[in-house]
Amino acid sequence: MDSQHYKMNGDAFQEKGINLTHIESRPSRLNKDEYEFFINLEGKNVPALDKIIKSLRSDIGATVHELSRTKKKDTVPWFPRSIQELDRFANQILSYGAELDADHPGFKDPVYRARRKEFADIAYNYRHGQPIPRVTYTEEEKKTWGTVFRELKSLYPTHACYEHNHVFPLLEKYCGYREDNIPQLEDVSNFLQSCTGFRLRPVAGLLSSRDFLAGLAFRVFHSTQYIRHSSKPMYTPEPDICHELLGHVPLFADPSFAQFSQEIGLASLGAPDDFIEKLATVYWFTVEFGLCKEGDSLKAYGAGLLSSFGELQYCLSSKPEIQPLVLEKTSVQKYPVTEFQPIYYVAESFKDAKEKLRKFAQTIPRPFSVRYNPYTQRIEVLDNT
Ligand code: HBI
Ligand code: NLE
Ligand code: FE
Repeated sequence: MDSQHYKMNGDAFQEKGINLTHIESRPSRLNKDEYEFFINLEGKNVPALDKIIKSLRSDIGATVHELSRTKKKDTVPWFPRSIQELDRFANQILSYGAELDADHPGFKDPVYRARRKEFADIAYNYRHGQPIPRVTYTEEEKKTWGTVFRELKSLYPTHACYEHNHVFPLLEKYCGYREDNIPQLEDVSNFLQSCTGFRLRPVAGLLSSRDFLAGLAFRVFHSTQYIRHSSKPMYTPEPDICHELLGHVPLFADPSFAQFSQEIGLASLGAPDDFIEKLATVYWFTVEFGLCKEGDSLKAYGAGLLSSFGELQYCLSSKPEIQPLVLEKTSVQKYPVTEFQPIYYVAESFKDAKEKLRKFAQTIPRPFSVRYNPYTQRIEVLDNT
């Protein structure tokens, strides 16, 4: 749509009881003389909304795609059907990568803030199929990585699960995992593709649970590329490159774990909001903070544990509460996001977790089922009616 010929006016919506809650624009990829607008609206006046959309189409010849109408009852929320459609999530960051909250350790550090904006721009401009831009990390960033890498590496043999320890030497051999080097997402993504078909795509910050989980259905993991602030190397509530590369990546190279992760993603597609919340909670207590049994002992496989020197020791101490993974219970457990977890759930094995998840997914009220076709990289929707 051409911005010069159409003045987007929030009042026009407001009068009809429709709130314009978010608007942003970017140059169109298809026609460089045009712009694309993302507009979020809230309101109950469906006929008025239909009229506005109709007039956008007829009066100014705009192409209008409706992404979803979640508020309308019995409508299935929009979800990506092809891997290219994950490009639509790029601009939908919850807590902005560049605009840090006031209590963030990097808030008063202008150099860190400027740097975060550079990383956010890489992610905003990224499109499926492109190589992930390589980054030259600063000396300070490399020092932070070095500290995290060294401390964690000394704990892995005793604290990390078998799969993590099995893959780690390969990442050192093929992907530049070293104390004095921050590996490049592109190299790691290629390595993962050769192991399990999982790939990385850069993301500016936190996505909604719905968007983030949908990526997993395509074996796509949204990965941050910036590093935590140098003042707090041992624990950060936000994902950062240490968390993605040291916590998540080794596990995504394991076929059984990869399948479990994709299964969460598939279960999330088109699911109602309350179910998304449950799946996000299951993700939290497995992929992020899961413990597993190995013989008589407990080990960590959750990425949030494997990337935090502080919490990795704490989670296997006698302090936290430990419970077996039972999805009906685990999926409704409340949890803090900015401190160590008071409770962890133990999986018998990834295979067992996957079977539990499949059973759980069958309780989702969805009028269709989905499967992923890896040849076309599309979701096939099978009508259940
Ligand atoms: N977004 N970029 C990003 N990284 C995550 O790890 C992440 C996310 N959004 C939601 C989320 N994790 C989880 O808390 C679950 O809601 C899935
Ligand atoms: N607390 C983790 C760490 O310090 O690496 C990050 C968790 C992200 C969910
Ligand atoms: Fe994570």
